[in-house]
Amino acid sequence: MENKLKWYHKAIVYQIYPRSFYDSNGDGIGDIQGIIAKLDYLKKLGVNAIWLSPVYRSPNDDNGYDISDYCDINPEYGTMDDMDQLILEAKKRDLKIIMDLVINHTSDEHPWFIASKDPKSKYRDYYIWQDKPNNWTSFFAGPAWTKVNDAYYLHLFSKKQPDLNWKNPKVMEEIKKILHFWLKKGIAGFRCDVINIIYKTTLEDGKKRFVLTGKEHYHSQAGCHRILKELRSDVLEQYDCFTVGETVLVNTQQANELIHPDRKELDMVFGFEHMDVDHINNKWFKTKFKPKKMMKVLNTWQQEVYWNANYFENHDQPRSVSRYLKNDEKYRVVGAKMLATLNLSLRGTPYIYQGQEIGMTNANFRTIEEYRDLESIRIEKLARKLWFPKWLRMRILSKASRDNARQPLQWNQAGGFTTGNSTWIPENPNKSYINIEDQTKDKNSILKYYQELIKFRNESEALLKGNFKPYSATKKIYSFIRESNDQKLLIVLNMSNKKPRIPKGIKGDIVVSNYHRTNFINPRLNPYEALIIDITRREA
Ligand code: TEU
Ligand code: CA
Repeated sequence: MENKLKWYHKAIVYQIYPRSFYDSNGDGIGDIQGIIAKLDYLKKLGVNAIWLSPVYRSPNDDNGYDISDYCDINPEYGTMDDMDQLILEAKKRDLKIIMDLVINHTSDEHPWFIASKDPKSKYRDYYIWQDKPNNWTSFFAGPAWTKVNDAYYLHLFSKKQPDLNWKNPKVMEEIKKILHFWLKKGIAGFRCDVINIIYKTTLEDGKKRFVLTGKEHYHSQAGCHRILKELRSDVLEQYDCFTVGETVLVNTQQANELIHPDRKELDMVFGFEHMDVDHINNKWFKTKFKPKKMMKVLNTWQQEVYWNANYFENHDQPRSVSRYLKNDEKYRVVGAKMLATLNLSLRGTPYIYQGQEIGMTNANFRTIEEYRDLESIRIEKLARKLWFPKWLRMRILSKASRDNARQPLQWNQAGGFTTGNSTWIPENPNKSYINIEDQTKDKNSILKYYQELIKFRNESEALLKGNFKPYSATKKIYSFIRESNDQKLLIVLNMSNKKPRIPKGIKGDIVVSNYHRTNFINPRLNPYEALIIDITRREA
């Protein structure tokens, strides 16, 4: 493995949610010129690649995850010229660009779908039409079928996101053209949206479930593996690029079946099991976060999966400081640094989501009107129908809504996201004390810690390519070893707000600390303390 590492194994990827990153023209919506304006900021942070959430033409039912033209840019974000300029400017700075590839579904406003409403159209079979719906349910709750004229079409997400029919070879040909189009422009890869559910083996009724009835008919099917192999051998292999799959509901075995190099499908996948430890049944019913459950999942994935894509935040997940810290006011700074240490010292390619590097928090909206995400709005309606009281509906959303991660990036005390006087989604008032400008000046800030940690990682053999060995996983402390030929590191993380004893027998040189610790005279870890200890020459 060590010798087979490619650039994307050593890279750190920064995810940009374009709508909320930086607005260059004052209309309150982030855009491509805004990204260009901030490339130097990203370069200074030390990341190597940028994953852009969708910037394609889209009616924005699901903020771009509903595409109406794969080879055009959403006018709100700019033009294709802007995009070409972004690719060029990124290249000048040695930053790679990864595009979001959404091929499970298109927008219902895509010309293919508009044409396919006519049963006689040659586009009819680009989508999945039936005379009668089956009992499948959508990821956004409710039935997965909608009626047009006398027939029903399948949509695993919103009704404005009809699923493509991957049994139709013409769909495959169309998507190959789109891949070539972007790869020829110099794109370095794709993050493949819900890629393990694109192939529907049968359309029979599913076993009745509380959520996602029908999934056994489309989840990680043989047909999906065939498609991924073909896209790779016929297109992707011709370019220096990589793919990371967003793979819902996979276990470690299914992950390996998608990414093992011998199979020639994807290069890595985003698992969800570590995101599932703080809820029952579905993400809306949050339970108390128990660090040990997370440690167990991470140990399993680290040991069993060929190569991991490590993340704790993205545009679909609540902010990690609000989610995993007992008191995100008091411990936000040390806690964010501890989570950074975890994210960047696990084995695999780390992903950082915009704002994570300054410890941005959940939204704290007070009214339902402030929410923008279609999923949140749907769930709130559903909960109202079920007579959930208002306080409970607001509480559920405040903990689990995707809008928690979608507020504008906080550039300075005034916000600094836009020069206009409104933003597409309300800003977080805590921008006054959580922002990039302040943290650039403060040498103890979360941002500075990220910069230093990234530098450390980039120079560390053990972190870049060493193996992973669990050391201990208790209720409070997570520790593991990363070891390469010439370097051995012990990572010790207090994932609690308590002061547990440092595990016995730990010696070595402290090379990273979020408390400026230099020795072990204090035998107890501080709340959310994180340490990287060089034990190359000592036995731990
Ligand atoms: O998400 C897929 C997915 O299953 C979930 O993570 C989703 O965000 C939702 O919370 C289910 O409850 C991907 C994208 O990341 C997401 O933004 C899109 O809305 C979705 O696919 C459809 O394209
Ligand atoms: Ca704008």
